[in-house]
Amino acid sequence: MLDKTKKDWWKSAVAYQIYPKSFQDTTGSGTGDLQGIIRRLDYLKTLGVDVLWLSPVFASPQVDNGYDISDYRAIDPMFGTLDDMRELIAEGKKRGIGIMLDLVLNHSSDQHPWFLEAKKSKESPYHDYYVWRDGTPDAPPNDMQAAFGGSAWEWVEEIGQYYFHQFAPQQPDLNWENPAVRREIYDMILWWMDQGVEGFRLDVIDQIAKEPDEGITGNGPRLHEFLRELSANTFQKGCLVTVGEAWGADTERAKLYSAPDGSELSMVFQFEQMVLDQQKGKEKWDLAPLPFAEMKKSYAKWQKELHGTGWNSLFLNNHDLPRTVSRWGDDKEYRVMSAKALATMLHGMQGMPYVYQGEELGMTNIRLPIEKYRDLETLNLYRARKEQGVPEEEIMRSIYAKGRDNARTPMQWDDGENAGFTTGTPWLTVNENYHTINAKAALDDPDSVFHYYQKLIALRKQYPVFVHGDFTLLEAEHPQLFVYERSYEGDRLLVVCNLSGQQAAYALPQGWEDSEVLIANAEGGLDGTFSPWQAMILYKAKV
Ligand code: TEU
Repeated sequence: MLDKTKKDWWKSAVAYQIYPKSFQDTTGSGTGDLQGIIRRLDYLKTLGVDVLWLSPVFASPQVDNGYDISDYRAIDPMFGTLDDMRELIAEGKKRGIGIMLDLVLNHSSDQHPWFLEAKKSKESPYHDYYVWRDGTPDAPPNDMQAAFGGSAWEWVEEIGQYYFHQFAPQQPDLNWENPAVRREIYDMILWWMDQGVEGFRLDVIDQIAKEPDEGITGNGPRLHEFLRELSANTFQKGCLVTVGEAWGADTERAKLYSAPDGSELSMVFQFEQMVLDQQKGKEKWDLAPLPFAEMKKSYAKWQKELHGTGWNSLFLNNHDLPRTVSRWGDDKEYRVMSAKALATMLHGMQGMPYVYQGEELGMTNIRLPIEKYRDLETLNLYRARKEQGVPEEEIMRSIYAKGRDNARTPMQWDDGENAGFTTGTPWLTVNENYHTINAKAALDDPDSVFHYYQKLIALRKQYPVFVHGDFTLLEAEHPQLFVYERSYEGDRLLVVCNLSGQQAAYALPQGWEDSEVLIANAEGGLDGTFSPWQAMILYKAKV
């Protein structure tokens, strides 16, 4: 177990993201719950993870599956009670697993008591908790668009003003310029720290310092000032791991966020690689092939730039992204091989790896008729593109490739009814491939994706070079192979991944032929031929 009294214990940790709604139901309601997570803690312990990031479980009308919080100190009854949360924290601690809560601090639900008061009158002390502008019903302050479509301004007739919402109208943005808002947030975080949580993920944190009159939402001028104040008043009072979601982060900004002095956060999620397979300047739905060399160079840049100056987060999946094995791997013939190859590519790097539920099983995307989708982003997109006259097939192709429900289908535990997720009716369709892709089968199979992840996670704990080593990209232009070296105090790793469905010829660099194979997803390779999706990590100890 990691020594969590050390400030930077998380540098050798591995996190696992749970989407609670889809993880494990214990009541037959069709949605997952906290008791379900407790039931599966031993499974997670077997995998070897140290931190559990839970997507929001706070009280919420669930317009955006909990990313619209109506009470930051209460658990939504759908998931259980505060006592269940306390039990989860305690049971996690027994197993060396800390709980990381997902705080949505950029906006609240429109059902939050603050907002209900705020919209009653301009004189309410809560009015200034949100972002308001004057206007007339037919003329919003400007033409800023919400991330989920439509204007970012919503008219409130009663007080004759517009409020600003970056996401759905039911997610009004909080006004961080108001010190009273900031104080409320600090008190709430301190309260959760008292409950024993070990970390926080901060939703869209790069959006909090907005200047909507200037059209600025991300990376506003006061962003890092706010973060330093937040951190000094809360996180720095304990030994926490914190990660901010920052779509707008480049490496320079990431160095501020994740400065080694701990003045802001431990790290951020950046998305530079995740937007490569879309047409430049367009939306994620506007598909384009992954530019492989560009992807490698982008990872290499982040690895190099943040080495010694910040910290990376490493992820290929989350609740907003499609399943990587379907996206960048091969979810058919080479599903197991490609899932392992992509994992090797990522887990060999420096930073904190995040495994998203089901990734360790090689779970795949899903294709559903439109009426079966539940995600508001997907449904809004469908409606909007229909109105624009985009052909049905093209819209569905985008949704199959990038829709958020790909990641949100229920966790596949076994080959029983509803994959062992629920005895009721699942809130979102279970992927029919659960008969073969499920945790029980994976645990029984020594060659499963699960056991491969288990080994990758264990290697990080065993060899300091995984945690501390520097990074050198090799074969930058090779169209199939992702190859890099890590090195730390004379210890070296060579990571070679064939990320293609074709054989690749590759002679190992001199001196590596007789090295130790720490992990590999197939035999061979050392003779210069890599089979489709073959990957391995080689090790050489200091001489
Ligand atoms: O996502 C941030 C965000 O910018 C999303 O709009 C993201 O771009 C989109 O999901 C990609 O398809 C966070 C949460 O992760 C997401 O689940 C929430 O819906 C969103 O914030 C609003 O809170």
